[in-house]
Amino acid sequence: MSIRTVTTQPFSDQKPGTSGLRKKVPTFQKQHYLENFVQSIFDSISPPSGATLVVGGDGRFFNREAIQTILKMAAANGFGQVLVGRGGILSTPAASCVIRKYKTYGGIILSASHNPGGPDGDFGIKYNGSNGGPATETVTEAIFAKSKVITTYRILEAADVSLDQLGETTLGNMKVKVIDSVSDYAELMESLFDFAAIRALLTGGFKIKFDAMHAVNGPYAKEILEGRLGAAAGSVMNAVPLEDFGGGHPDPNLTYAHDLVDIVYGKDAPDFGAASDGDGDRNMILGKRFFVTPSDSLAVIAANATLVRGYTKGIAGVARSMPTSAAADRVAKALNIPCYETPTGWKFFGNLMDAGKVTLCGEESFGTGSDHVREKDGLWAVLFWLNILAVRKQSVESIVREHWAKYGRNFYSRYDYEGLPTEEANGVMTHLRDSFASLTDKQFGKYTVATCDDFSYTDPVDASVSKNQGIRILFSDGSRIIFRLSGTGTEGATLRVYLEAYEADVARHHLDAQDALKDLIQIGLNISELIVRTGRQQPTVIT
Ligand code: VG1
Ligand code: CO
Repeated sequence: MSIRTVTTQPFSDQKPGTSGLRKKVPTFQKQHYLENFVQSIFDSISPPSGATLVVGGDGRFFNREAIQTILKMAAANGFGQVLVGRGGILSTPAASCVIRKYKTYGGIILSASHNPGGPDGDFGIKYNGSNGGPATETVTEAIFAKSKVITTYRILEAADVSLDQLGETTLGNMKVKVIDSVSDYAELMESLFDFAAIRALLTGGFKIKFDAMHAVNGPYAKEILEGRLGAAAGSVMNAVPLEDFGGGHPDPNLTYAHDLVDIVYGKDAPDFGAASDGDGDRNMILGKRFFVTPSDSLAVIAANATLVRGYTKGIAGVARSMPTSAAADRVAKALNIPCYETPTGWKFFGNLMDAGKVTLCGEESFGTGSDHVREKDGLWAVLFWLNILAVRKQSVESIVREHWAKYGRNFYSRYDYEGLPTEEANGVMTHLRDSFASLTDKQFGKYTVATCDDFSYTDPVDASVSKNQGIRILFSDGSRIIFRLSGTGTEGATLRVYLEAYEADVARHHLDAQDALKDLIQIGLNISELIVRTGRQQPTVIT
């Protein structure tokens, strides 16, 4: 077996987005494309000789092929050992768990998360550091810089390694250890939650349905919910991971998790419903005919954390991404703990968690997590809710309604306009920036604009600054409209409009969010000139 140094040419488009590099599968299949990016990672992180790397992915099309390439390149770049999930499978939170538990140098996660998969679908790759979290912007920028000047990469000439049996093999001088994809993660969950109490709930007539959406969490949910916690057989649906997610869009929201939504809003609905995404880091929480917004979920989890075993000592602080509603801020205030507002993307939470400043983090995009790992964690959120339900013995709906009665309700919605021509999307953003001065102090019905800005974040730990993280139109009563361009799409541009209005009056808490936000939505469309500029009458998805 010999190490080959291959001459290559740089690609100009390997800039990592919100969560790693995401492109269409055919792009990743281009000669040298994956190899260039992997070598750029290795060159940027300079692993000491003999270092251990974790590799795993969500099992989508091209996962296995990519892993074989990465293993051979790791061997040629001086790694001593790679831990890889059986069949190449590791959910994103499980990969984070394994990196931390075995104190490895870092890990490579293969996923395009909630984006569709298959030969014409999406693929993605990202690097996570030794804390188990996504590389910081400093590292992703170094990787991008490297990718623009790369001239060679190193790869071991060797046969493929079998990934389907647990155990050790060697690749050149490197050990390849195939590990169980689920067990380390399941063990961590058992240490955080009261499995006996949840088991009593689930075997005592409380019915649940978990939609794994034919994505990576199927085996995790089966083992934990049905296996260890005694949920009735069949409680986990769409449990077999498929390379193309069964042709679906593995995004756990009311639109794409329609199989589950039909059940939870149908006759004989279960008491609790949940879903997770392609790589298992997102979650949607439902009660019987009741949807919990991700922003509310974070707030409820924070308010009830001390009921849950792993968090009885209380939480150090909370962090939420800027577009996420301020529901969690109200809980933090009541608990007298700090609440941080970060740019979109989990990579911004890592420093806060490492420094012990926050315990819980969340994003409006169906992401919730804690410092047990350094990624958002779909199944963790489900177990957190089940643990709260086991202790409080109330329905999901009554817990949320009581929460609103105590803290007020932050009505919230997000409108996504997908696949826009980039110039049109940029045009909307530029127009908004140009309107800041004329919008300030302007009145729209009951709403008055207090300030407008482009969100900028200074990391409280390392003082790094991230600019242009979304346009904020902030109203005097705390309502907000945010405009932001997605950093995970692979086709054209996706423009997201986030809407939030606070309502203290309990008599109005029953309102549908779309009704409560009606005026704000209109204001947002008017000031952005979105319809005229893009020709889109309706958003692609509303969450
Ligand atoms: C989206 C979400 C963001 C999330 C990111 C990764 O990013 O809005 O909150 O962190 O996806 O989630 P963007 O740039 O498209 O808005 V996942 O589940 O892809 O790892
Ligand atoms: Co995801």
